[in-house]
Amino acid sequence: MIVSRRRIFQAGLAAGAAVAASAVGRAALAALPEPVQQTSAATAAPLLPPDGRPYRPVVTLNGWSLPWRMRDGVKEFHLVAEPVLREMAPGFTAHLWGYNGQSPGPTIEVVEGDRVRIFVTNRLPEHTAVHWHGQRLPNGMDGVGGLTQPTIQPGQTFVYEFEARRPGTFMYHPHADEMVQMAMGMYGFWVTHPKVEGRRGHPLIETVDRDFCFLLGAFDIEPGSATPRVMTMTEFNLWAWNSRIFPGIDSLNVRLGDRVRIRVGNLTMTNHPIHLHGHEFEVTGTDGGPVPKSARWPEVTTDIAVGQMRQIEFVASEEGDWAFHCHKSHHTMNAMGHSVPTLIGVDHSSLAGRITRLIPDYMVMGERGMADMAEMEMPLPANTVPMMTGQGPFGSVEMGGMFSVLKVRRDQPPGDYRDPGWFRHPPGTVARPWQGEAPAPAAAPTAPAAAPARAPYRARKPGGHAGH
Ligand SMILES: [Cu+2]
Repeated sequence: MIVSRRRIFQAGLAAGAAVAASAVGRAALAALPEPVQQTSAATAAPLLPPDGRPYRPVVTLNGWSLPWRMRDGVKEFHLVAEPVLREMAPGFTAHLWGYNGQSPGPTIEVVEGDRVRIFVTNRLPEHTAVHWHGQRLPNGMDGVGGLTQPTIQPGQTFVYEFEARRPGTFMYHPHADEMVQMAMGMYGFWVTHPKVEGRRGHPLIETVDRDFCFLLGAFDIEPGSATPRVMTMTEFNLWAWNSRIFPGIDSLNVRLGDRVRIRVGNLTMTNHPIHLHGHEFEVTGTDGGPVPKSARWPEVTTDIAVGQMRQIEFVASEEGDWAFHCHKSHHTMNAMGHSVPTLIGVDHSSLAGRITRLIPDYMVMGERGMADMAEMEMPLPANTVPMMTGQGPFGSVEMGGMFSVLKVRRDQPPGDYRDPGWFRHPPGTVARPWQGEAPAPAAAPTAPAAAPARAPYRARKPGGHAGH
């Protein structure tokens, strides 16, 4: 039973968001740690460990880390699987399933060698089980419903217990009615910090100044509705980071010269080439553990396959607002973008007139590309977001879905994750319109003498994006 008592359990939030916690009545669940619930989709400040072995906490993009209770040297966490309301972007709230009030669930942070006990209470209308992806643990703690344990029935609480044997970045997700429960947003991150930090450090895990993490997610939510279609296998229309879509994804704010780590897990049903502007990075870890130094190479894009985690690292040595996004262009769009035919170059002025007689306010899209979609004030159904949007300092960014900005600032205080606003470019360093005369195009010397006359170009792509 959730009682109305609320308390603030964490002070000094960088993002300025208050974390509200509601507690289970002690009488009802005497032996269980209070399940802490998060109601905000803002990025919470790093959760500094109040006890146990020290570590440098991560920052979960538009998310938070789960507080624990230390009991007889064991870290006890309480996850509650339940329906949640997730604001995916301002003006758009989805009805998802998640843990402790949010999708994704809270990040769980422990230290290598920690003894961990996780209580999982099921408040869903169907059974579930939690699999601890990538962990070394006793087989019976692996969380595969039917194979290693009976499923957790609605109303039941199960307990998992194991030692966090190796440091790294892991995930947790249901292993019962998996397609439905993951399509509804059930998953979370797990970070096991290395035991040896400080002067000597772990040989393959560097101490970093900023440490971010987020999970890639995909949803199929019809514009104007709020609940994902759960039988969708490939035709998802919303591409999310931590169940947020641009412009709802917070920027990654760092100080010039910071060593930055970003951990990205993929629990969608397709791969995502994650691309960073302005810097090169190395993949320093996978869910299999830290990558040996001799096996690292520089990249600006890393492809993250289904069920993989990739941990990238770089020194933020270039000031500015750097785009950071999935390189599949339809993954940086929101819903509505999928079933529109290509109309570039097609003159449909007469057609539009005829349709308007039948359908008032009919609008033909796309004869000059799709950029108009980001700017026009087209009426949208309630509870949805434009396909491509987001205001930058120079106009619309024309993005959606899996897109954010790495903000590198000289004057960002150490450890401060607050948004510094848009970059102020030094004078003369922004691309600008050419003011001189445009030269006449010169014919290439090898051009054929006379090209055969042909009909004007008409492009029309049949169907949508099948099979991505
Ligand atoms: Cu993608």
